[in-house]
Amino acid sequence: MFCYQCQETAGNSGCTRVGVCGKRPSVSNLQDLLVYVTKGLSAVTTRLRKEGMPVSGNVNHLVTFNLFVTITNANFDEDFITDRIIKTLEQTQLLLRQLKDTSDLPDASTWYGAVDTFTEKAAESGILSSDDDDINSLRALITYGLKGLSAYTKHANALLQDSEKLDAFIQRALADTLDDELTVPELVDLTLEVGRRGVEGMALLDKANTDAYGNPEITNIRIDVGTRPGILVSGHDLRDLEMLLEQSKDSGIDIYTHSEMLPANSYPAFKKYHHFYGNYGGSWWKQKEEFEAFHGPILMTTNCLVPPNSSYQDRIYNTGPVGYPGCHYIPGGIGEEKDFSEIIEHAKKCPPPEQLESGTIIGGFAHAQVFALADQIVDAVRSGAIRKFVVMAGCDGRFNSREYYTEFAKALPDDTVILTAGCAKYRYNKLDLGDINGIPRVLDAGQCNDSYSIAVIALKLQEIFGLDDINELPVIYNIAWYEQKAVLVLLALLSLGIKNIHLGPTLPAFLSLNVTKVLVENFGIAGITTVEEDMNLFFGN
Ligand code: FS2
Ligand code: SF4
Repeated sequence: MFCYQCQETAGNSGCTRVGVCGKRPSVSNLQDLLVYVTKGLSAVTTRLRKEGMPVSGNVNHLVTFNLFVTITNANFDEDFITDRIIKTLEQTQLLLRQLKDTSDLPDASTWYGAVDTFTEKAAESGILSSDDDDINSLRALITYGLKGLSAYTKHANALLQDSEKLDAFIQRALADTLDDELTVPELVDLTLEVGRRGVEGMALLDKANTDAYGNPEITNIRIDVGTRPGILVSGHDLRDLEMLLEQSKDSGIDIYTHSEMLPANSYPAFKKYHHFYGNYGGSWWKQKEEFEAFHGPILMTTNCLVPPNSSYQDRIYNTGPVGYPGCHYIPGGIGEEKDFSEIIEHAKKCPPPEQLESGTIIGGFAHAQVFALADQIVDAVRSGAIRKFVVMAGCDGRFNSREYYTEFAKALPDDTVILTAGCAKYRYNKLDLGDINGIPRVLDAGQCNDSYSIAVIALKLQEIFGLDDINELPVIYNIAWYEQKAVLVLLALLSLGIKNIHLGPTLPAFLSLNVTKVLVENFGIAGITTVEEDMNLFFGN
């Protein structure tokens, strides 16, 4: 196996024996093959489009779902991934027959093999496909960005919003990563295009979420527990949550969010469910202790799943792209009503959750809510009460190096406001950082995809203050990354012209020296150092 797609990759270089995430070599190799044959299918669909033939929504969804399955901490199940490879090969064979011109297609499109050949084929399908480090680096950057984009479009698709334009782009870009003719400058351009399409993908998802569930609004979210048994819902899929809330509303149980599902508490449409209790616990990597203490079943709608302890494995119910051998799986495709009766019945037999915390945390500061407060915020900036905004969006992770973000948040001057999104927030969202003239010092826009909201807010502030360049705003970007959705968010921010983003806790292992140089010279990308040095850099203290 060789995998270097996430921030926790072994030695900040690559996992080769087993994933730090718990991914076994056999699973990693099958994921490589799944990505490879998905690229092959994409080369065929791209040519079909060129020949004027339509590509069905089902094929588009197959591509994005496959990529989502291979995102860090989504799927550890060999059988699940094998099944996806078979489906993809069959689909490719079907579409090949529709092509007029089948000459010069890549091996990934024409290869077809039985299950017992998958292991051998996987060994030659890894991400390091070229002898050139920079080509490999850019192909990886593009592929990982596309994984993030696929995750976001898949969520929009679940709410019946599709974009053929985005799907066509994803497939064309996947096919381009197989093209040995593409040069480094061409791949750099494609990388930037992934970022531009990333903005469109996040906008599509934002529209899907807000059309379906309303605009998030300021909400005090309970973090204590009730007296009834509960189901804990994790991941990012709001449609799954909605179906579960509806099916469980008269069952005598409560529904709690975990990790990235926390922002669901701020959507108006979910507030009508009186058994939607609040949030339980912190970010994804704390799940072993928190799932143990929750006592009830857990629904994983997307990553991040940590390989579960046997003591609670039977309480894990996966759905969508998530898989782990020995856990329950709830099926259901786009537009289908999933049947959550088994997990609801399971919950009824469980004791209520053990209380970990008490009180509330505040959420709901997506773009519409922040725009509603625009006058107050602009006044605070004009009067000097707010000196700077600090964007601390992104991911959390299990390593101690991420204590930096807690200490950084604590050390920020009192006249700064943190704009956050994604699970990175758990490093500081329970600190008592106070407010500035009634504006909380941590404004949580939502899930990682709601980094879109932060970009929209920045663009609005640029307009209000009449600035020519978005980089003239009093905004610092100190972003934490972990998995591939954060890669997409980063590329999206770069495509909006945002410069001098600090990325940590380490820069991606898949960036070659020359690709890093391009990012530094053109966008001012930098890493992080110590809290003291970075405070000095940002504030000259
Ligand atoms: Fe956090 Fe994990 Fe949100 Fe990532 S819960 S690192 O999936 O996409 O973020
Ligand atoms: Fe390693 Fe991350 Fe890949 Fe898991 S996803 S195998 S931790 S690089």
